[in-house]
Amino acid sequence: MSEAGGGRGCGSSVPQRAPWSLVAATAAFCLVSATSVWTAGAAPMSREERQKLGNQVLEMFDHAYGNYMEHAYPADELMPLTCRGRVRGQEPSRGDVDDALGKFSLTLIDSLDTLVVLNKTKEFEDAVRKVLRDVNLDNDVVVSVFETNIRVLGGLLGGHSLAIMLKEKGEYMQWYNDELLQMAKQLGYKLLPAFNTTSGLPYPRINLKFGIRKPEARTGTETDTCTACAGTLILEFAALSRFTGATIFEEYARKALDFLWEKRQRSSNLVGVTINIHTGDWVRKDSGVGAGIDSYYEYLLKAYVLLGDDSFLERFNTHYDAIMRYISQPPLLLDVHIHKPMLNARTWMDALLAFFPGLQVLKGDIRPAIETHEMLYQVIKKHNFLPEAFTTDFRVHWAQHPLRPEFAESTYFLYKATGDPYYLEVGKTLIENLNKYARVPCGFAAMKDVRTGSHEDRMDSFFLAEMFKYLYLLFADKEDIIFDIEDYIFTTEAHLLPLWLSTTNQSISKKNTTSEYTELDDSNFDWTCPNTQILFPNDPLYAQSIREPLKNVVDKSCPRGIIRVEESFRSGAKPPLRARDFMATNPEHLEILKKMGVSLIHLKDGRVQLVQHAIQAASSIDAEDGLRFMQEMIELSSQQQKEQQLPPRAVQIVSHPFFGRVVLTAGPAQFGLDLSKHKETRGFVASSKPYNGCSELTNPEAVMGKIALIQRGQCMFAEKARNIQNAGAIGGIVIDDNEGSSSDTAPLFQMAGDGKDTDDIKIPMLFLFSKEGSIILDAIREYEEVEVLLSDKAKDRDPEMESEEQPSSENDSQDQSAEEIMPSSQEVGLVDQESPEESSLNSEPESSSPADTDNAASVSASEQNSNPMENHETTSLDGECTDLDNQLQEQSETEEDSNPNVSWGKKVQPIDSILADWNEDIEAFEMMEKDEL
Ligand code: DMJ
Repeated sequence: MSEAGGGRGCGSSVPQRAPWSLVAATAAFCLVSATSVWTAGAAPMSREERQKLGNQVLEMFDHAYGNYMEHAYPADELMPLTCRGRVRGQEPSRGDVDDALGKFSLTLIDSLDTLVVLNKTKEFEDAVRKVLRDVNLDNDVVVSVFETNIRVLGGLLGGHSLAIMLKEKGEYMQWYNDELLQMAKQLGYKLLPAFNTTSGLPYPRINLKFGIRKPEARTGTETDTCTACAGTLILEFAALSRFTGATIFEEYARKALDFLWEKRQRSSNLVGVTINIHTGDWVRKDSGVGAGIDSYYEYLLKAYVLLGDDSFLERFNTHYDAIMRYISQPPLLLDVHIHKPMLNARTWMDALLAFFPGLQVLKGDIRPAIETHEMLYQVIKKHNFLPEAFTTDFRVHWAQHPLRPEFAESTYFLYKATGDPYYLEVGKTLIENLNKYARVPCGFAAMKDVRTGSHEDRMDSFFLAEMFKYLYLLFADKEDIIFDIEDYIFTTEAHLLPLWLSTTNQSISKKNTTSEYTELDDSNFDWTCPNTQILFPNDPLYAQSIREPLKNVVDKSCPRGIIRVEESFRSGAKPPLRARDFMATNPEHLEILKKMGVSLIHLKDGRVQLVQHAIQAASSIDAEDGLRFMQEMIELSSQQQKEQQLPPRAVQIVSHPFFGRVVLTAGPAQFGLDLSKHKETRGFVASSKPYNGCSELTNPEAVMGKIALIQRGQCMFAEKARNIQNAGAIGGIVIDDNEGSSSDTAPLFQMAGDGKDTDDIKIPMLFLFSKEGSIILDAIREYEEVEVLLSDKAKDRDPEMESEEQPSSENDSQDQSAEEIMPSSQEVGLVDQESPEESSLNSEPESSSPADTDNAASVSASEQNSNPMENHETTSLDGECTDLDNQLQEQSETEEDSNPNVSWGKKVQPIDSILADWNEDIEAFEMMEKDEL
């Protein structure tokens, strides 16, 4: 372990070609010196307060881990709302997210080294025994190779690394005989068949028992994988090889990395999001630092740190230069196209990129790290958590938040690098928000929608593997941790691998990738430790001075269009046709479409459908333009659909023992009291009789003054509402009769009226899927008296909640008529504004992938509204806000109003202003979920 210690000598500002060990200590060194020189800026946090926060993290971990062990173990994950284990096959499938679950007690394995970091050595010893006794790695389950590697293989190796450290110390783990390592090796061999491709890139999924090829395997037909999926293996695989002496693992991981490097787009030096594992063709040619690519970059730099192989640093630096040139638009990081890197591929960012400032710290590039982190923090302050995706003008694009740790990770590294107590305050806010909004009686629940504060029955294992580790380390002093954290490197799942591995079992021949790209201008950092003189030029207020100009970047943001492209074409070249500018009546546009291989089909109902056949394009460049155009059109179309939806609502259980901690996602009704315009309605619940509410209630005394529970089905929603209203109910919750349905797996919808005038319905009505409904029904069974709050956004969780005055429900009516149910459409298509009921257009989301060059991509557009963006987004080239100023101001006022800390009595939340935020972007969801969790 002495090597890493040696690295501390690299504080000298003399540039030198350093051995790996010096670079390995890069981040650690910055921390130590920067921390000690800190003298001004944000008020320093006392040791006492830091200890208090550290203890709070320990208590929170106990709450999460304790509930997992008590209610879920040996299942893979805890379902914190229903307080039971998530067992794959026993719950409705959530699609690719479930591929992390291999019936191998995932959360326990992922938590192993967290226990040691948090000084819970006894619990660690106990957990290791449980893993050895209970975990089976030979289940007939198809799992993600990437997730299994980072969480399970990484978890076992992290556990092994700390087990041998403890054993050496002589007190704990004296019985340990490399058993975790043996399991890791067994798992490593199970993953190897995935690499049986000509490219050496692994298949994305493997059956733990049957591998890939055998018919029983039920996998092996996939053709694509994400770049991060294929490029995030080297740390775990190399560690496994070096710990065991079995070189094959490191060889396979290196081969996959070599292949990705060869396939980089040679002019931009960027990589795409997904790649064909057989041909090596880029399937998705957009490129960023978030979902689908993130940890590929992380592993190049960390592989250099851990393995000391120069070629990895060269590759990283080459990519980093490209990232800073094209993707970084401080404080934003925006995806671009690999072939046309001046062309933005998206108008939104995803939450996974929040790890990047942390990686920039390791690289030694602090300024952009501070900038991006500050921007992200402001988004968090607005929504309490980082939504899965948010637009360049900081509106919520995809409202979910599965308690991701990336932002905490970057906060930790930035604090270590700058010593600025500001980052401790940031950590404190994260802790407060987790306790206030995500903590439920049985663990911590992911946020289903950061705007409503509603929960999802999900607590991912990475929450324990990463979040608590980074938060604890943020507040800890050296003496609070029983080993030297600087002797280890963090994997992408925050598992700890010892740096001494670099000199162990080095039998892998290093590929000497000489610098083909020598024009990089990062000579300050290439081969040396970052010079703290450069990082913090004698100015303890350095970080603050970078943050200061960004303080209002979120609140005062002008809407950012896709500005850079226009700028890049100012020089004279004609810019490609943008979807938002397209007019179906413009002959020039039609000509361009034809060149791009896009044809227009006029549908009978007046709409037009766009179909792209790449092979019909005039050239491959035109085909690329066509795909980008189609992709943009799909984004516009989903945005337009968003604007036609009602936002989701929240049902919050406020009585004992929930006290507002459990928040369920509910569908709104197009009739009755509109909760977005009025105060919430609060009351005890009572089941109506008959339960379907389709006739006059026989138990009016039971529902009088209460919120009636009614089962879906047999009659119109409006009829149910009238019947419970006549019986004196102050609100109604319709519970789905389709057993097992859940908002986790089914798209939310609005309850429509019955085609008649529904003005007579004055009470609020909400819809819950069966799983969410059964949480209330179970609560009634257990506690009898159950009180709920119906609202558009959860109110602050507060033990005082129960004693609050019950707000009176106000009446309202909405003149709406439609079919019984109007589903929130998932289809992609530009919808005729006049006919919202026609939102299901003949569209093919899958073929919307730009990768699908051989297949037709199609999207429908409204002829009547042939310039779909006319009223939505304008671009200001001179940097001034355009007429969207008002809209944004309205939005920011609305969001301020919706802050749960603001008095609910004063709440005014115009529905129009939040329409744009509603409806998760299905396409984004599908793409991101597919690529990476
Ligand atoms: C973690 O499993 C890893 O950090 C991974 O690289 C990305 N996503 C999750 C957590 O968000």
